[in-house]
Amino acid sequence: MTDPWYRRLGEGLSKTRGELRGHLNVLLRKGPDLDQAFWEDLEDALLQADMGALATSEMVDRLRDLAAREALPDAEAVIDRIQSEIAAEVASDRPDPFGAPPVTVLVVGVNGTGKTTSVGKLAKSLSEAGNRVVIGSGDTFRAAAIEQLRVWAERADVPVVERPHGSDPAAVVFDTLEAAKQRGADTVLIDTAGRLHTSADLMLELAKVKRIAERESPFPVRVVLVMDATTGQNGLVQAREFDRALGLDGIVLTKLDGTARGGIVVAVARELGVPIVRIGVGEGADDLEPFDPGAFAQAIVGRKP
Ligand SMILES: Nc1nc2c(ncn2[C@@H]2O[C@H](COP(=O)(O)OP(=O)(O)O)[C@@H](O)[C@H]2O)c(=O)[nH]1
Ligand SMILES: [Mg+2]
Repeated sequence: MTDPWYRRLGEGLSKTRGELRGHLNVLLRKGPDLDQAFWEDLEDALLQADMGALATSEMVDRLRDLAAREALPDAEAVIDRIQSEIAAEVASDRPDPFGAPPVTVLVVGVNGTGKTTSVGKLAKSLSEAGNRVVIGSGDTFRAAAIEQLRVWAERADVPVVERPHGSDPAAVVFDTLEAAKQRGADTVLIDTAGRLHTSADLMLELAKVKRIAERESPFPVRVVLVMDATTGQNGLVQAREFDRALGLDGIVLTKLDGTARGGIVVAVARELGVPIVRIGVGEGADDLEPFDPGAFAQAIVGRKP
């Protein structure tokens, strides 16, 4: 029996909620006054959760504005409001690349962020939802990656297309799309390498992989970045580089269970403008959750909806 997703979400984000609630409770205990110290402490609490300088200062400015107009009379009201502010900040009106098959999705990101694991989890959940999934083992750079993806494919009960270690990843993409056409698949997920000799080599190779996918895929091609939430602002810098080189359509943010700095979701949404489409809250096959802005905000702030 698996837990409902909101319980897993709540548990996965408990470190962030613990920290943030702790800070906000301290603020509340200091009293209802909205003085300079209150706003500074609030800013610190949001920054420590890794919401980023831009999103934090904008949010605090908005709250101060509301308070000045007497829409938020005291500390309690301000803190209550943070949850809906966060929900609004992390929402995106761009579509979920997994939301409308048929689609071919290239899954990219730096080594160790959780690409292969996320491809496995996505293959399982999408195939359980009724998609006809084929996955491609495009990380031919690391020998272990092929074996690792094979294990996930078995677990998800979906076909995987691979070539030997060292093969051209563009050839894997070609083969995977051939297999998808033959099998009448509607969802193609392609794992890719996260490290080459240099980052410039990696971007060149991924751009080539994308070109081949666009040439061969009968479906729209989307690029989804897997980003490790524990790498914080550093991860944001990498994300910008991938976005510039490839154009990102979505972000899977992994390892939110391992960090108290889950506010990085807010920084990513604000600073990249790329929709967060899934979040990873554990290593298990079911620990990849749909991203629901309201549920996320509630899970980290811990107030009632
Ligand atoms: N705690 C936790 N670990 C994760 C999550 N996603 C991936 N991992 C772990 O991160 C490590 C690297 O994952 P992997 O998929 O091999 O990364 P890749 O190099 O990007 O393909 C593995 O030990 C995974 O189990 C997550 O959401 N939470
Ligand atoms: Mg991998």
